[in-house]
Amino acid sequence: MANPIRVAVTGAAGNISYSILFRLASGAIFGPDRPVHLKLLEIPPAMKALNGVVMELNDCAFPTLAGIDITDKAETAFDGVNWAILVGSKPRGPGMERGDLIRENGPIFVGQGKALNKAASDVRCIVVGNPCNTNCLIAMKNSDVGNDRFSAMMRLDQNRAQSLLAEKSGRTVKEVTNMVIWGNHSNNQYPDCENVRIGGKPATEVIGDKEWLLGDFIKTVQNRGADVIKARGASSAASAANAALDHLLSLARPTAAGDWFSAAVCSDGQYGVDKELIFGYPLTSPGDGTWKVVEGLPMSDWAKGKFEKVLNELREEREFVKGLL
Ligand code: NAX
Repeated sequence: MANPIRVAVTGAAGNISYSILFRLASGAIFGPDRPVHLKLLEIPPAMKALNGVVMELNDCAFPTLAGIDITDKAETAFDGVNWAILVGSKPRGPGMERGDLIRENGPIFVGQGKALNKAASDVRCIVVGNPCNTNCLIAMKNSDVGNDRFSAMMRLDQNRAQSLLAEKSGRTVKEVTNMVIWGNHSNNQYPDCENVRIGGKPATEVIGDKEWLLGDFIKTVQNRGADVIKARGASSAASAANAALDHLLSLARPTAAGDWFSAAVCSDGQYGVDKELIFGYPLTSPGDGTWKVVEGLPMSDWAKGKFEKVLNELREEREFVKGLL
C-alpha cells in the first residue's frame, strides 16, 4: 500500500463532518489502494462527542483507515497534512444573518491560517465553514502556504443548480454541464444561466422558459440554504458534506474536456474582480490540486448587474474583517 494521505478535518464532531469522515475513511474518495490518516480538530467541549465519532470510525474496520489523531490544537491537527477541510465554525441558525456569522466565525480562521504553516508542502485547504469566502480570505492572509492553496466551497450551490436544471429539462444531472456560481456563497451569488449547458446546448435553448431561468431558478438556488433550514430546523449537512468531497475530487481529478466546476479561489483580477478576493469562478484542474480560472465567458448586461452586486457584497465582507487580515 502507498503512504497514507493525511487529511485534517475541523469541526470533526459536527454534522457536516459526520457525513464527510466515513467516506474519506472508507476509500470512496482516494481509492481502495490509498490509506488515509485522519487528523481531527475540535474545541474542548466537543472532544467527548468526537471520541464517539472515532469509536464509530474504528467500528467500521475500514481497511484504508491508517490512523486517527484527535486534538483541540490547530497546529497539531494540520501538522504534515496534504488536505485540510475547514468545516469547524457555527452554522447559521434560524433568523441569523451573514453579519452575525462573520462576527462569530471570522476569528477562528486567523489561528487556523497560521497553523496551516505546519502542513505538508503540497497542502490544499478547502473552507466550508461560513461565511466561507471571507473565512477563506482570513485564513489565506494569515498563512504563508501560498494563495493558490486555498479555496472556498461553492459546490453545494453548483450541485443545487444542476439538480434543478435537470429536473426542469427532464434530463439527467450528468447532462447539465458548465455550471458556474459567480461570487459569494450567499443569497447574492449569481448562478450563471447564460453559460450553463444541457446535453451540450445552452440551457436557454433547451429550457425555453427564460422567465423561469432568470427568476425562480436563480432565486431557488440563492435561497436553498435558508429553505433547508426552514424545513429541517438545521442547516444542510449531508448535501454540504457531499459537496465538500465533490470539491476535493474536482481538484484531485482532471476536469472533463470542455467542462468546468465552481469554486471560490483567490482572484488575480480575472473578470475585473479585486485581486485577492476569494471569488466564485469557473475552474478547471489537471487533477494535481492546481486550478485555472476559465476566462472570457460572455455575460449580458443583466448578468453583469448580478455579478457587480455579489462582487460588492464580498468587498463589504472584506471591509468588515479588515482587522483580521
Ligand atoms: P455543527 O455545529 O454541527 O458543527 C460545527 C462543529 O465545529 C462543532 O462540532 C463545533 O464544536 C466545531 N467548532 C466550532 N469552533 C471550532 C474551532 N474553532 N475549531 C474547530 N472546531 C470548531 O455545524 P455544521 O452543520 O457541521 O456546519 C459547519 C459549518 O459549515 C457552518 O459554518 C455552516 O454554516 C457551514 N456550511 C457551509 C456550507 C457551504 O456551502 N459553504 C453549506 C452548509 C453549511 O451551512
